[in-house]
Amino acid sequence: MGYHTITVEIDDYVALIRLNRPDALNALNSELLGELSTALTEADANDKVRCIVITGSDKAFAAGADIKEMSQKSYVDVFEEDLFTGPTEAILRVRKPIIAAVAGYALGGGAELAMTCDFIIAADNAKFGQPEINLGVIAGIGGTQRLTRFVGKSKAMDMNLTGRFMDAEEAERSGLVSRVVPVAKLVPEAMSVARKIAEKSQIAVKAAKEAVNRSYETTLREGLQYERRLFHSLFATDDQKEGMAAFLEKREPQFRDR
Ligand code: CO8
Repeated sequence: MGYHTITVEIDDYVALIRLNRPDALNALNSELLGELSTALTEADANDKVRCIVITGSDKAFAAGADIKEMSQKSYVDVFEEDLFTGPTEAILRVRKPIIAAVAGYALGGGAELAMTCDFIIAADNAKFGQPEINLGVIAGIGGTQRLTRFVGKSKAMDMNLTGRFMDAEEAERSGLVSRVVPVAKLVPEAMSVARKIAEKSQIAVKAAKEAVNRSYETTLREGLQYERRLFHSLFATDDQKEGMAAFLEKREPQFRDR
């Protein structure tokens, strides 16, 4: 399918989705969010894709929701169209892992999009922020909720109340991102991490993603029980037999996702 505001390349079981509105620093307008939702849904259904990377440009992952598009909307408009709910739900429905590869600005909805992915790899020039406070609004898809769980109340409050940006070094120190790499190496590194994930048993990968995400939604006791049951269930797969046999036979496993 032809897209206007994103590009999609599939290579070696990894779908690379690039946000592509350079003139607006990849601001998230409804066309881009619609195309992103479609691309993610298609990648999730495509047997040639096992892991997804979302990235932007060296200057901006995304500088937020499109302020031009939002500025004239009324309360009734955004309530009736349930602004941003559809795309957010589309991302959360994806069962394959999604890595956000963030260079430059990840602000407002851009930071929230990155945090909705499964984990974030940052370039050394990345800047995260929730500057909505400067526009007379607040974060709308997780900037007060997910950010607080990533970095704790103090930093989340600081960022949401002042609108200050967090650089890559602070983001890694605070647990917002899993690793930081030089900007020129960002996409190759994210693709290499994605390929590593693509080599695993995809049943175990999906189970791991579900289990980690469950920790956000439930109590520790319930989460541990959920994890244990998923762990038990993986003993019904051929890949568990293969993975453990390969270890004992000192060879690489040949997973068949069964
Ligand atoms: N929306 C629309 N256009 C934008 C946005 C944006 N968020 N950010 C940048 N642009 C445009 C600018 O208007 C400019 O366009 P033009 O050349 O036509 O004037 C172009 O991108 C380049 O921007 P700048 O000239 O400002 O570039 P600078 O390098 O000087 O500054 C900054 C870069 C600091 C990133 C600056 O552009 C900026 O502050 N942008 C706005 C950041 C912001 O406030 N983001 C929050 C938006 S609100 C939001 O995200 C609500 C989230 C709710 C949920 C969203 C779910 C998806």
